[in-house]
Amino acid sequence: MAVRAAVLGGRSLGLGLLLLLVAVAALEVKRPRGVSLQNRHFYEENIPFTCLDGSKTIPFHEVNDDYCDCRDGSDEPGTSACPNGSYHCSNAGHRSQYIPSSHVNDGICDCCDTTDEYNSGATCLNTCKEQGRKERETLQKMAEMAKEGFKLKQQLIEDAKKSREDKQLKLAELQKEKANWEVQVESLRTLKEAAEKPEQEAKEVHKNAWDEVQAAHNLEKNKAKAAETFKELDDNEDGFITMNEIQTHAELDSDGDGVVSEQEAETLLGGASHVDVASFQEVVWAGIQDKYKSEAVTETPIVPVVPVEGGADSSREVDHEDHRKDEDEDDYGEGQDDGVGDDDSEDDGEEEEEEEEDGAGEDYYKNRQSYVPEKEGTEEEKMPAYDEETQMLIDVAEKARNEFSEAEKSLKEVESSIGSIEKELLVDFGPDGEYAYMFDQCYEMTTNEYVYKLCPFNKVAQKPKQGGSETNLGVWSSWAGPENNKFSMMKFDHGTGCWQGPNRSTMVKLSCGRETMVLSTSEPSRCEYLMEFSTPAFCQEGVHDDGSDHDEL
Ligand code: MAN
Repeated sequence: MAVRAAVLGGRSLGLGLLLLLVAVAALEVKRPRGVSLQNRHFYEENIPFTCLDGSKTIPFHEVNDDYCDCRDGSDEPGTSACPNGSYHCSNAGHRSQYIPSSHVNDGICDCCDTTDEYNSGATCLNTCKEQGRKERETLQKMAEMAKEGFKLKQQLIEDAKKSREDKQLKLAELQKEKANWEVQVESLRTLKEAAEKPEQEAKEVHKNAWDEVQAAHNLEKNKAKAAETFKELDDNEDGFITMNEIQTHAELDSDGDGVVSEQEAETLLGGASHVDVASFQEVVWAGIQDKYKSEAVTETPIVPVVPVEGGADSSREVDHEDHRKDEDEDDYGEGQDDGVGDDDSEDDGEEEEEEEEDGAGEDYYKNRQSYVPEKEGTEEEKMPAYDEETQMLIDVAEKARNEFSEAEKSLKEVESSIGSIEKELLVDFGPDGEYAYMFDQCYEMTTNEYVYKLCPFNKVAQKPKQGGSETNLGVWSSWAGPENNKFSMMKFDHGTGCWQGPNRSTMVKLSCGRETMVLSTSEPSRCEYLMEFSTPAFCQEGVHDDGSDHDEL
């Protein structure tokens, strides 16, 4: 029931009583049930009432007559007659509030002053004083916390200022260091290049000499091979290779018919009918060396053999044996030569290999064809060590290279330190730098499933408690509070992609607190996270203002 206090005047009343009543009237202002103090002037007793939306005017006695006249429900502030109306409870001792008209007399106590249930029979207890006391206590605590937090914030601001100055000094120092290193790097580059030039030249001389040795060696070997081949081809051992003798080697066929014709043989012999060993080496060998197959390995020839007059087959068989013998003798001779005071290291290597070959015994003959190239491809290709002078130039150049790359490394390190300080100095740490202390820090919170990690100005991550890899919930984007309170929200985005969804992102809502900590985490919609985060940096000076209407009775 609305509180009504008649303002009574009367000569019979004493002045004291009059004053008391005036005082009460100031507190308990007469107005229809469910009307707020603010709106009471719309409801003047005995004056026709105009709906608050201006749509209709009705006699005053129709206000709160349990019949809805106004479209906006304003004629029934204290009944449940209008579906869209609202009821105001004063809640003396606590915070006044509006409830929907439908809650009036519905049997449920909504207002702490019980006034919404004036005609339902529901037994409501007035809890306003108790609630008000509790709320005041809470507000008191919050105010104390805000005060303490604000004090801490002043320290944070001081520290941030100091640290910013230190960083600027450090930056200036690093810039100087960088300039020094740049000079160093350039002079060491010059030294390096100066040392590398003679090194390169000496190495080239050495390499060229080695190439020459190798070329000469290869030439020798090729000549020996040509001589050996001459012997093989010279079936009748008359010191000439004839067309017939060439024709016994079907692999030398040039037109692909599998047979070396007389014409082809003549061409191979350089137009002559026969050649001696000198012409063979000069004219013939170059033309056949790629195709020629040594008889020494074709124990059971598969290729068709052109019959040679006078039972060439049997004589070739003998020759073959002879050749093996010759080759063996050659190898022996070579070994002998090497053994006699030849101080060429490369030859020494060869000698070692020869010994190995000797050790191979019977297999050496059987596998001769595959064995030879293997021998050619190994030891002989190794370049001998550099001479002392060249090695010295290499060592000097190597030292210069190391010094140069060390200096270059130091320059890169200094540049990277400069980069990170510059990056930090560019971050917006709040109006007075109060959020700077969080840079490089991470704050964790564990829920049933995950460990959440908030690293302000860097990233947010989520890691399953039972193990597994970390999921990026967003990297630092910007401050994202409303225009008048920009530093109340942090935004992190471009996190790990969500399956069939957006990239993960996180909003962090800041609140004032003594400690810097994550208060809660949630995922309001899939892969979009919300964190509540307390920090003294968010505390404001002055009393906590919650906008409530405490003075109304
Ligand atoms: C993971 C977590 C969850 C997220 C799902 C989406 O399980 O990152 O937070 O909702 O992936 O698939």
